[in-house]
Amino acid sequence: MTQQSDRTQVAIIGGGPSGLLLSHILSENGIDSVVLERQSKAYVLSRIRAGLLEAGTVQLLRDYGLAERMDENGKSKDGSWITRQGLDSHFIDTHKWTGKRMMVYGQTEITEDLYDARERAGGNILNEVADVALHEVTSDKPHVTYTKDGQSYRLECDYIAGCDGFHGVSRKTIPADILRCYERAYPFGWLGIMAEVPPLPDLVYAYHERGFALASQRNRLLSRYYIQCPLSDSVLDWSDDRFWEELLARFPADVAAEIETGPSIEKSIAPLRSFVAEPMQYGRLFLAGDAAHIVPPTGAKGLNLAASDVHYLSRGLVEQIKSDRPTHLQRYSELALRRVWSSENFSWRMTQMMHVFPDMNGFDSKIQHNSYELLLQNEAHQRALAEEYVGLPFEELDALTLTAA
Ligand code: FAS
Ligand code: PHB
Repeated sequence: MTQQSDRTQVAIIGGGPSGLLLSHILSENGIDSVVLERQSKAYVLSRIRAGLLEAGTVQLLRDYGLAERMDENGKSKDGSWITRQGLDSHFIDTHKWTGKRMMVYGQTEITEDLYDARERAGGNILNEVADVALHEVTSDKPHVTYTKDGQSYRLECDYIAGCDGFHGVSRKTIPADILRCYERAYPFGWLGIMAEVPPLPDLVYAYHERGFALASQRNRLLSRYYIQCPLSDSVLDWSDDRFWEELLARFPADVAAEIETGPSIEKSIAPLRSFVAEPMQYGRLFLAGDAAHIVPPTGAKGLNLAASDVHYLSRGLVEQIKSDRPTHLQRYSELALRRVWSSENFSWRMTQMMHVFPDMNGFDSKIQHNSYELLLQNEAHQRALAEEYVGLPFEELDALTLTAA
């Protein structure tokens, strides 16, 4: 079978938020890319995942002309509520402490906006490709092979972006003696439902001795709710009635009284994991998003970290390709990992504070209780939580190191 050959400047593996956003930003800077996605467009657009955007992500989407539907249909938020059984609730007031706001706008909508933007720009997104393999990534002539509709292809490129998520092939291309992985798996999952009922005014994160719960939203007629559940559970164990009964039991009575219940239109269980792969670059391969890291959704960081990775990677690629300035690309992994670890740290702390851990002893429980009480009593803790929740700034390499490199 003959192999058809093609060429692009940047081969992007994976057409989720990371891959599509990178392709769009490169295109806006006159750089050609090809996105290789193994699923159909319909399948990618059917995924229900993140819902809360950090201020930095909102600004990035606005900067690149991707925010029209978000600004029309999204909901800007001054903060979110956090509660603990038997104690007062606390409003994480990001606007008061940081002057910034977050945005409720589903990842599904963002992916749709990205597909629309790429198709309007004549972007090259190849869906339903298979057998993607990366070759000669440490040479100055890397290439990618793949099959589509039974035909084999070879894609010559200058750089490869691994945006293919946790289960993709890109991270596995980095040799085991170079790749360092750091992981923590949690002994529970999140059972999430979507229901066409009006949501609460704001997000509410709740700790209860029965387990964690979260009230979130997609728009004024679409609610997203989660409860912590055993990893051994399946959605078949959870009728709508059982879900709502358990959810309402975990919120303070005054919050539960405001929750409108109704039939679920989607129900799924996601395991929770903290994971980081270092380095995020190897030769001319650069990892971005879930391909490089995973966070438990307690801190609403997964999608937002994908956005900051793409911000750093696209800046490095544009400077290298358009101006032959290598510094930001050479130091992409160093810069991206600083923000990754800050988000991992925050997501881990929030998960520790808000979930029932089966193996927790009396001391652990007292520390968990105190962590929440400190929030109620101490403005420094309130400010710190707000700063991390709204999203730390996208960092710059200091001028000294920039000129030194
Ligand atoms: P993605 O996994 O979204 O996209 C990777 C793409 O690569 C996919 O389309 C996949 O089909 C494709 N791919 C994989 N292997 C390939 C191959 N070999 N060849 C070609 N293509 C390949 N984050 C939050 O902030 N809040 C949440 O509530 C939240 N909930 C989540 C629930 C679930 C079940 C999951 C899995 C994640 C959740 N996340 C959440 C995190 C999620 O939003 C990710 O951070 C976000 O999707 C990251 O985007 P990508 O890096 O593009 O990875
Ligand atoms: C969501 O709406 O899916 C969501 C919001 C905030 C989180 C996690 C998930 O921390």
